[in-house]
Amino acid sequence: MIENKTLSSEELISLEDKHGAHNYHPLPVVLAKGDGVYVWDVEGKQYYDFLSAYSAVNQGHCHPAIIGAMTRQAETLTLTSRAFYNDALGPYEKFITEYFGFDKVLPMNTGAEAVETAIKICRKWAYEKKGIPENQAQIIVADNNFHGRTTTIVSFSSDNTASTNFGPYTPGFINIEYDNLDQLEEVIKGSNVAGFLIEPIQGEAGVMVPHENYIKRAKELCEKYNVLLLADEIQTGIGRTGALLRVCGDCTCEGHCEKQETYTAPDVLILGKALSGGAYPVSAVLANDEVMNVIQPGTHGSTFGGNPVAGAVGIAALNVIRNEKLTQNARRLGEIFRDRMNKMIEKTDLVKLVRGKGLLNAIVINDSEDSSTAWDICIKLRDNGLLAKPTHGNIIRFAPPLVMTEEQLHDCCDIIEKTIMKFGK
Ligand code: IF1
Repeated sequence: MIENKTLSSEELISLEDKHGAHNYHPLPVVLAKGDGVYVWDVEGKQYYDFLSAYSAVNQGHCHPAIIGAMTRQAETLTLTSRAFYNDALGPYEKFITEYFGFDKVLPMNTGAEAVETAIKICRKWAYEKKGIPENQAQIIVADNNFHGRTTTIVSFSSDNTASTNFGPYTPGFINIEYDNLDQLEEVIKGSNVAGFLIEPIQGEAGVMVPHENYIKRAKELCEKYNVLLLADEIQTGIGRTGALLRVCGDCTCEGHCEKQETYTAPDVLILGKALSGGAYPVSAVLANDEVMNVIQPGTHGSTFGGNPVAGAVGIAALNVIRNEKLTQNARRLGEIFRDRMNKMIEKTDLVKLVRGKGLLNAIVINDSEDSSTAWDICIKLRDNGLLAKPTHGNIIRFAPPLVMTEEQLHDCCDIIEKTIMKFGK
């Protein structure tokens, strides 16, 4: 028996190295505890978490309301499968559909599964409602997208590391440039186009924020050509960008409001990550009846999707967002963060720019994409008590839990500024 508490960080890293598949290259820090915006390593050192498990832990680590709901449900009933009804699913489905303003939800577990589900719904709709000839449906996707890791999803990834040697690839996808409406209009006219799958801000690509109204105009094109808009809000949704969803534009109400003129309704909304506050894998696909009703018994499902624990956790996690006004907090703190970073950028050549919305931000380091500078800065940030992860070599993503206070944020900006100003000296 391995007694975890007696092992050092170094020993735990070597265990993973020896016994785990090498599909990750983690920052060398071994975490043992989390609470709110903080995590602690096995030696007891405290850090600010500036990744939030890739925006899953928006509500903060181990939020008592979420953990309470989860443990109560876990002690009562965990899994029935969908062969039977369970008493947590219906209330959750009513809650989440009202929360986001759709007729129906299809519950799944991981983000990639939810994206797969959206693709399946879109294709079935194309054949049964739009009248596209069998096996001809095409879905438009953007270059530099990140939608997950399944064989179909990596088929349309432009990241070679994600796709190389995983072929043969699933056909039926057309890649266009992100944030390019002319290209979208050119291809969306095709009679076999069924959907447009898009991240309203591209996370993995380095927090690429499109021009204002990009999604709104894209939706107009979708409507014009009878094509479904599939919004992947797995990373951008649920308060992260200072709006409940990024398709809400800059509206900061704490629930769904169709009246807001900034809102663009996707035909299919894809959620994951923060839907559980990081406590449990919970994902969901939402759509109105005319689209969702193409799904009939036997056409799709999952052993764990819609399980009682997921339902209880989902309601609790969404209530935390609303009750604690985390969307508004993300928006306010995001402005302070970018302001502080811009002031820092005036004083150093090491950082080129900061971009983002709400608390989904990135700084671009003034070095080549294949340099190790961003990684080295993240190591120094770790030493100074703040955890962040580089993406694409020269970009560092900053995405703390949304429960952060203004005072804590300033403390974090001090750490980042101190680390950057001292770097290489
Ligand atoms: C990893 C990135 C973030 C996502 C969007 C679907 C999924 C994701 C927009 C799939 C997942 C994660 C997965 C994570 C790295 C990460 C990530 F750097 F790759 F881009 F968050 F920034 N759509 N994103 O961002 O969801 O199946 O993972 O639940 O380790 O691969 P999943």
